[in-house]
Amino acid sequence: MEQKLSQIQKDYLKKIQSAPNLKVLDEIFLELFGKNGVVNKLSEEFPKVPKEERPKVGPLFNRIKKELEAVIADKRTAIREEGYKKLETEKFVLQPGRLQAKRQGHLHPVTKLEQETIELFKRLGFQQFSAPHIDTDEYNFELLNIPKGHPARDLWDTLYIDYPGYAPGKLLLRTHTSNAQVRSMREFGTPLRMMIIDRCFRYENLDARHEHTLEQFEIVYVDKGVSMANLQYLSEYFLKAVLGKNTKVRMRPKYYPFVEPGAGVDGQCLFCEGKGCKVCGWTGWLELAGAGMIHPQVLKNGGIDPNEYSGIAWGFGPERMAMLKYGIEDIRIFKSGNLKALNKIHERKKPISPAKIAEPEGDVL
Ligand code: FA5
Repeated sequence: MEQKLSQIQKDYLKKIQSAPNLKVLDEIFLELFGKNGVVNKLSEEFPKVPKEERPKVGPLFNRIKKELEAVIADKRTAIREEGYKKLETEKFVLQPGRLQAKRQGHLHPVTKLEQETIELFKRLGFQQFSAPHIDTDEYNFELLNIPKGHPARDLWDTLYIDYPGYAPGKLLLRTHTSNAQVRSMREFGTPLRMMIIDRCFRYENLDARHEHTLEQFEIVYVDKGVSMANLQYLSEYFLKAVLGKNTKVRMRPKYYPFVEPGAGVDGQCLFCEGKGCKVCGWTGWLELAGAGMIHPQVLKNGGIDPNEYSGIAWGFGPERMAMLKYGIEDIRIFKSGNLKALNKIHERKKPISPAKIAEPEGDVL
């Protein structure tokens, strides 16, 4: 054993001294001290060493081990210092950097669609409005004919927030942009052409069409003589502008407590061309908006006399529209942060082109 130790010491001191660079030195270090290295292997042989030799071999082993470790550390420092010296004396010729294509950012496809939507409705005289994301139960539910215990609250369940000054259950993350309806009526009165585009939150079962954090676009139009015909016109005007002239749009009766009558506005599913697929839930249609004539009680809540004025409200999901527009089968891609996927959508660039759709003739609203 003693002989073996001295041989290892002799061989490795030589190897270490002649190591030309850090890479070779690291290899030597592993050869010696790695899991299956010489030192470990040797220590496994200890039990075989005769008892009388052990008091001598043990300390010798430790001394040689320490010596080799120290020599490696010194050699590492020496190689580094030599490298620094070389750097100081060597002359470098700097090459011009390679010209790389500039990486350009771009707006999120849903943001683009929203901006284009705002432009479309500005042309019809709608004014942009904003309402709080964290709102009271009153504006999100009560003033929209959804009192406590109303079944519609289950559909629009959300997160409630405890905050000093508010009773439990009073503050919530708004579930729809309809929280802007009564607010805008109270702020601007009549006649009113208001639009809001913003984020909403829901306690939702997530799937290809449902997100827990979603965008909504909503308009409120109140004036004398406003009717469902205006709603039909606006739906077609908008959906054809976004999705193309040949888009099939349908309106069907749908219940919302704050409108009467209420309607669901659907676009024909572009994925299956109306035949039915998993994206549209096998119906052939994708629900894009909820709408209707504003309920007289909601007008009253907004300080408007329903005997004199009538109004329409209409709220759709920009993400659902973007799914149809860009051919996206799963809504979750939009907020996934998956840049590769978002860049691909961006490359499909299909901007809304108001110029290509018929200008409204006269004041159609
Ligand atoms: C509402 O939110 C009503 N406030 C809309 C409304 C406004 C009705 C004015 C009447 C008058 P609804 O829950 O159906 O209704 O949602 C409206 C649209 O938002 C849907 O058609 C859909 O396009 C979109 N949407 C709803 N839930 C989600 C979701 N979880 N993920 C993505 N988009 C959604």
